[in-house]
Amino acid sequence: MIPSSLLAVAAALFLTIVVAACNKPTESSSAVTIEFEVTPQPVRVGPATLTLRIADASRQPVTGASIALEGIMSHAGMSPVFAHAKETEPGRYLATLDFNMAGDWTILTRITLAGGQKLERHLDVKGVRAN
Ligand SMILES: [Cu+2]
Repeated sequence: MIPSSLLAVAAALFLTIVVAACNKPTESSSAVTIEFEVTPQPVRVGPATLTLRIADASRQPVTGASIALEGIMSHAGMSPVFAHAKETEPGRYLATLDFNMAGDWTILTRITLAGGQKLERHLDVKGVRAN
């Protein structure tokens, strides 16, 4: 039997770790805003263009970022689709992602800024239509 006081300490430690882990990626990058757009609309099964606009706290374009995209669906047995975004003008990044099934998608967006900071966003693309 584990003393309940020990459990409480363990729980407190765990909570501290979780909070620290959650705060870490955002502290240096919380000022970064990401605008996200999918075209054409409505989104249908097949390749679509994703446009991301990244700006800093003073609304200046964030250039030189590396952006990896992973499109997933929530159900089992579905392979993710991947893309890498290219910067087409300062702070504007384009990628082509192949939505190969109708339904709700989430785009895991992993951004590495020129300074090395990493941030991650989950972008929802709901209701991709069947062709
Ligand atoms: Cu699917």
